[in-house]
Amino acid sequence: MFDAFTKVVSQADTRGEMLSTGQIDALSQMVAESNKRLDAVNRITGNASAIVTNAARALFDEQSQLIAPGGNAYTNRRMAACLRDMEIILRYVTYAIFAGDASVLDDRCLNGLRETYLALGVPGASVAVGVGKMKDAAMAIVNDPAGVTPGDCSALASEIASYFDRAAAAVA
Ligand code: PEB
Repeated sequence: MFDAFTKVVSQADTRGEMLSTGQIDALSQMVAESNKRLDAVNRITGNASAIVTNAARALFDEQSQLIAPGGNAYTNRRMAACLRDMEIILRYVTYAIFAGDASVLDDRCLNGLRETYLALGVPGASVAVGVGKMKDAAMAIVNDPAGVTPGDCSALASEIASYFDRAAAAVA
């Protein structure tokens, strides 16, 4: 599991090289803008249960076969597993945002998830739709200008979006 710093160190070490000026500049830029990152993580974390529940509701509205008898989220046990899965994925996305690196998301959540879903008969494409809905809600919350110092968060926003996209692509 890497963060943005240990990833750069590890790559430099593999090549037996000193850190480049470009790498140091990029990381110091990340530090300089770290309040934005922490605000984003804080906002998503604080709204996690609403993000999960609303996304699940919207998914089941669109794909009602999932909750009909025979559907993969039918019965309370499977519904609970589904909500739990969405919460797990959102949690690992917040870790990746915090670390500024996708490796924690990859190593501890996404690796093998597609195969797990195949084996269980969980429709991965539907999970991906649910993740997309969590992304939309999270991006709206992150980009809400109310109550934070105004600034350009476009780079951070696209980084955040990329972690959701990565999770969706891993199971679709
Ligand atoms: C992944 N999900 C399920 C299981 C596992 C995961 C390992 C099997 C064990 C269990 O039921 O608990 N666990 C989960 C995860 C990590 C992990 C992400 C990462 C660290 O450890 N069904 C639907 C929806 C979707 C869904 C599309 C969006 O119709 C999910 C929610 N996952 C779902 C369901 C089950 C499941 C298990 C319904 C139960 C399947 C079953 O037992 O038949």
